[in-house]
Amino acid sequence: MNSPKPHAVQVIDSHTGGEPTRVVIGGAPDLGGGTVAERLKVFREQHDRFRSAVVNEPRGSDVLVGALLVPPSEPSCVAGVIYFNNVGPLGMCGHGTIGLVATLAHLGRIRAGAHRIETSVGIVTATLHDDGSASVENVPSHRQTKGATIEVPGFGPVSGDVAWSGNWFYLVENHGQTLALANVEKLTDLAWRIRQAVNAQGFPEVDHVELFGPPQLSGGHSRNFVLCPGKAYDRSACGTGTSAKLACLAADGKLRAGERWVQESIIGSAFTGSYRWADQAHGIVIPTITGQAFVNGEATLLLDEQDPFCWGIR
Ligand code: PYC
Repeated sequence: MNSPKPHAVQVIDSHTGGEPTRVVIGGAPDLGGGTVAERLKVFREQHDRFRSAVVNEPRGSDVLVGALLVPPSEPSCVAGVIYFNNVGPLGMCGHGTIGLVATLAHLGRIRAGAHRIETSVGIVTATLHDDGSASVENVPSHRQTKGATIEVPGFGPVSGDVAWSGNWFYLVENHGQTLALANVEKLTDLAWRIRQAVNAQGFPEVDHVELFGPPQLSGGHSRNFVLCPGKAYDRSACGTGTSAKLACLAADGKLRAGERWVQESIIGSAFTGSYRWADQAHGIVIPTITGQAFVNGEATLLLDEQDPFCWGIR
């Protein structure tokens, strides 16, 4: 019997502070022309099974973030990218952009210096440094609401800020939990219940929940636990999560423009962040986060329609 040849998809894997990124460099569906935001719509509406095939089990896991490399519509950009995870597309992804930069350098497509990248939520500028680390100047970010109090069933009232930084975050300081890996199941359960309560009580747009605690690294300013939309926690300090934190610190006058902020993750990796004002009167900042990614795999995924789990376990 002659079976059709499986469809081949070329990917490069990396991790940034422990959080994995899988960049799709070949074999992706044709999304047509237009801006990256327009092509994201086509990707979401017509190719969701491709997303699932790339990042979900049995080829991936809930933690994996995909980055589909597409030609930019903006000629000044070196690349366009659509980010996605186990449940759908993501707006921006900070650790993913650092992973993308390491991947483009690994492929010999970029050298050290500044490179503009078109995402579905705007253009970001990523600078590859000589030591292999990268800084990402994110999209304009702001705090939308300060101290939104919500009632979390089985836990009680929680107060947090709502902020945009390429994704929507609810940022909580006073949760009473220990931010340690040993406590991850409890943190996941609490953050998930917080997210459901936040969504139900007036903030349907929030898809990431960020809990903060004291730093453990020397030179660190804060440790975080970030729960992503598909219920996986971010192993890195979350680039957009750190950006959201910077927007809140700026709004509170707790961090000056240009001042460094070292944000640790729950596994002890870190991003260094700072911001500049885009529009001080309206509290809009341009955050920059710096970290390092390591390429740790080159692979060809095979999509065999005969395989009952060809399109991932969803
Ligand atoms: O680094 O921005 C980030 C991110 C978002 C989701 C996972 N990582």
